Amino acid sequence: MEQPKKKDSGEGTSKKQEQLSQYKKDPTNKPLTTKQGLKVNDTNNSLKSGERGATLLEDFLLREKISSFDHERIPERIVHARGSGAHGVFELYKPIPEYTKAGIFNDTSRKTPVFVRFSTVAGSKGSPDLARDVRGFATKFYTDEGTWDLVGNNMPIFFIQDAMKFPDLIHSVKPEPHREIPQAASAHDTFYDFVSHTTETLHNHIWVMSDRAIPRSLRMMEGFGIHSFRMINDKGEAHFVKFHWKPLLGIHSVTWDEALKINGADPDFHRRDLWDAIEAGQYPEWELGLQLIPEADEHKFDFDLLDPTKLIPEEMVPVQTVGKMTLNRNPDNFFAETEQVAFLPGHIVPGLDFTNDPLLQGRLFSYRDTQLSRLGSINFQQIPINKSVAETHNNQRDGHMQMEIPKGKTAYFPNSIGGGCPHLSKIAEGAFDSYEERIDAKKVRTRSESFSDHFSQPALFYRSLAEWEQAHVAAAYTFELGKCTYDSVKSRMLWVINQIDEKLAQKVAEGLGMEVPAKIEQPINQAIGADADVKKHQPGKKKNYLDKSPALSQANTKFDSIATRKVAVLVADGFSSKDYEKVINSLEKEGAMLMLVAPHGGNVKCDKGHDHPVDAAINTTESVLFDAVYVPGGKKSVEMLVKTAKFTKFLNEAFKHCKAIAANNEGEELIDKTVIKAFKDDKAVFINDSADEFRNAIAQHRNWDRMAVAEEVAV
Ligand code: HDE
Repeated sequence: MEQPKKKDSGEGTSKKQEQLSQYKKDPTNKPLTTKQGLKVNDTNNSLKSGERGATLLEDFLLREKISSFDHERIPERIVHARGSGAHGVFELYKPIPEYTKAGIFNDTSRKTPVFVRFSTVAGSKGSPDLARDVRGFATKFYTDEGTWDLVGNNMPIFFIQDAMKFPDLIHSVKPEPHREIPQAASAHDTFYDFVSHTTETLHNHIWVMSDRAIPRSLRMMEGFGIHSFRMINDKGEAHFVKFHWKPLLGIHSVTWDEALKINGADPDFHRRDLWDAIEAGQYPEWELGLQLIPEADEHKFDFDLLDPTKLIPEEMVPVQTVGKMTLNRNPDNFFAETEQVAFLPGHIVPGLDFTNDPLLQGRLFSYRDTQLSRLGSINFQQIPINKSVAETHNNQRDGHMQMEIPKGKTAYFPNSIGGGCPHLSKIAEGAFDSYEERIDAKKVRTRSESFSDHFSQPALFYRSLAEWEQAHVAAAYTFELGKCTYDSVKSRMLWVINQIDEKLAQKVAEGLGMEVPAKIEQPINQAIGADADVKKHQPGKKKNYLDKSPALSQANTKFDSIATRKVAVLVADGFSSKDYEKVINSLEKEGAMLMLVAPHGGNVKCDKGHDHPVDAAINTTESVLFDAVYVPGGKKSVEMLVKTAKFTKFLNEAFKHCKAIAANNEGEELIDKTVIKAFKDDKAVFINDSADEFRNAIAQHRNWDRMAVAEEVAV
């Protein structure tokens, strides 16, 4: 397949890339050495007393090699262990000095280097990419004023309201402790035991039941900072701000049946997809959007801005687009960069500040703490990927793996021996100052009553979805609860879902073969202290302050591009080069990736006798790895395809997953061997139609109108 021309990767063009290049090592034409620089003559045999003799303790070459190997692993992240990263750049469209004095939001000539790490939450480092889960979306901005980390997710809300509940949440979703099952899956008793008792989780939970939890690509999902943060201008005035990343390719997902199959066919599906797109020069892009609320409007909403289980509907506060992020460079080394990168919500820059969101407050402690056990030293910010591009000088000293050599006699402040250096800076010179928020309160261990509306926003989300999206949510609840074994847990969940939407609860109950209970025995929300007034903290009746928020539905995303869409072209020797070229010309010029899938590897010959390299032999691939399928004509080719059952399965499965399918001339004979034969008038099936129509259907991502018949296809 011809690759689109590679754009400039930006290597060496940013301060961060220049800084990183000092640490890079290239072994080309270099001798193998020990860690102390000794040239090595034999790395295959240990030192022995005699040819068949015992190995000698003296063998420092063996000891160094094995010992280094023994310590290769560091503890995986307790959450977000599985991740993929990329370098890129952030560019500002328009300065916003009225909101913030942050340099990154005031200078449109800056190209701020970034490193982004995407992740799943619950699974281990080697777990499959298509788990039903929240995706982490963490961005490190290497700004001139210091590093800013926006450590967000692909969903705009979180499960819990107070950091104190985080270990409970994570322990409930992680594999059950007695037998370490299930891996990277929320569909088990302990998670639903927790969720059904902790109704603040419902909003994030219903997002996880939606297609947002099974993205088609990391490049096709939104990102959110979740918490309300603050932006501060140079007059010291503050606005609340919510951060949004909007993917230029739109928000698209796979179906659950596909997700399950992708996890077997290519567990690295998302990681590979991100890598391949960047290598092909098709750089993923997101626009940064802001929802800004003047400090004075803090209490104007039907929910609390400090409650991280609530979003601000875009229809109530529009998202202003202020800049664009482009990921244009793959890491050189997974461990050195993607594994060792350390994000801290506490990494902010002047012009930005925190709020009292009790979840955010706890995060400000957790991330530094976790790096100490994960990376092993207070010097983790000196690791190249974490190193600030702004110069750093302070009196913090020593510790494991100190990489710098701080000069001078003094390591304290104030000092006169060191000339008072490193010296303090004035705020006008760019020093950080915290927003002066007035706090005058009693010290209490409790939850604000303004956080107790747990049902309104899950209901708003569900109401805002298209019918096909709602059907996916119902199927997801049914699947997840179907995997639970405690009837008490399932029944409590049905009661809880019933508070969101009665028809939804009914549908799930039917799937489980259970009844929706009219009431439950215990109070549901136990996420408060034993002495608290339990009644006071029960979730309130759901409100309806907005009937629908169209921005929440993937049916209203972008459908204009086919860039990076993978199209399988099913061929054998003798396929029609005329058919093939017509389609390839029309799709590849828009950045789609056509891949030849043939009965065998190597080459296939077209009807003109030319060799074409096969991208995948049919026994090594599956239709779930593609977005669309095309069968060109060619008598000999199609005769061969018809004989191989896997090609029929391939097409049936693509049809089941509502994908665009096209065939020309004899290609129709293969279609006639599949279920598609009965659905040739389907709006995403094209027999001898124009390549443009096929293109438009691929841009539509899926034909969800096909869903009802597609579900009946047994593959
Ligand atoms: Fe995290 N989270 N988190 N989290 N989180 C971590 O930090 C934590 C929360 C998020 O690619 C850990 O370096 C607490 C919300 C991402 O390296 C840990 C609480 C959001 C990543 C941690 C939260 C996130 C993490 C594990 C509740 C979205 C991956 C490794 C108070 C706004 C970053 C690490 C990467 C990682 C703690 C809640 C996003 C243990 C205590 C809310 C994207 O420190």
